[in-house]
Amino acid sequence: IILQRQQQLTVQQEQGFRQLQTGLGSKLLVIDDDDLLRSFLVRRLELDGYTVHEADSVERAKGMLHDDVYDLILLDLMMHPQSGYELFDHLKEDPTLKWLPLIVLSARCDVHDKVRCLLLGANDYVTKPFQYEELAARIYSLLSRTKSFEQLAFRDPLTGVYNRRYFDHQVELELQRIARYPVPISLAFIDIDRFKTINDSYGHAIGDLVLQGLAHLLQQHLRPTDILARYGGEEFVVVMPNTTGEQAAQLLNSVLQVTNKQPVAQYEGQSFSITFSCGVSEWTAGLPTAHWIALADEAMYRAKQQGRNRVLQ
Ligand code: GH3
Ligand code: MG
Ligand code: MG
Ligand code: MG
Repeated sequence: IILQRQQQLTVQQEQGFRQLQTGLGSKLLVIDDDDLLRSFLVRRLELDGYTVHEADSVERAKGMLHDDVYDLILLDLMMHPQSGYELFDHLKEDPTLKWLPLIVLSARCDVHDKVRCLLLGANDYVTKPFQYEELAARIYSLLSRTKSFEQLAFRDPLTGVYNRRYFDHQVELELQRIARYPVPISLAFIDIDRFKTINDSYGHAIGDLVLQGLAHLLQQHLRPTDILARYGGEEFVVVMPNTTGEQAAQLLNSVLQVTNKQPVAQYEGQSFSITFSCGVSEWTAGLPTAHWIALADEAMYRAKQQGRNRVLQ
């Protein structure tokens, strides 16, 4: 029995190790002014399957957090000219960054620093010098918690893209963010053309494959900061920060061209093609969210009336 237990443990440890090595497909930001430690961490984490970006100052990190989406931050406290503490204020003020998982890496082992960081929003505090394996396990633990929670609460199970609940919540946050950093932001409303005939001709299961195929195609054309969500049955919606209405329409048009040239799904040697109709709307100052969505929806409806298979603004 003891031997069996030991064998089981080994299998579990091996599985854990393999999972650790996949990096969960996550993107990490390492912020530390110590060049040597930073490059060691980046290389080591990359070997474990993470995508890792690095910043040597709080100022640089702020810019990167604005331009890209990260799953977790590793933050050094003692840096110049701004200390790691200054990043906490920045994160707290930005609604889209407020809940980003963060682990402090610090040579300060004073209990006051630990308490202060945890109260400011850090999820964990690791003192230097540390064993890489321990840090890796803490990163993995924090990410898998966040990910499984996110999967349950915010993702559409069929397509894996965000659900409407997440979308509604996130749109508000993006608009709050724009009040602080004014940039154009656009919304696209996408509805598959004559989707009912796909279901009627080939069955619901093929319809589901088509939905997955379109979600995948859309995702491939979007930036990490864009938010793609399944809004209803065969309706998708995309929020594109830093994008004008013209640019958004152009992007969706190029996705539409792809659907006109190649099938979105294949099953047992058979190919399934679709087109969609899309409405785009650029946000203007003071426009309430519901009205903004309605404008994109109306443009989509006009696209349907004008013959489908088009993008209108
Ligand atoms: P239109 O070009 O006017 O949009 O025509 P349509 O047939 O796409 O529009 P309609 O709204 O009449 O039909 C949408 C269909 O989408 C009806 C419903 O059966 C199907 N649908 C909704 N959700 C799902 C799903 O999760 N899986 C599948 N396979 N079909 C779905
Ligand atoms: Mg330092
Ligand atoms: Mg519809
Ligand atoms: Mg439709």
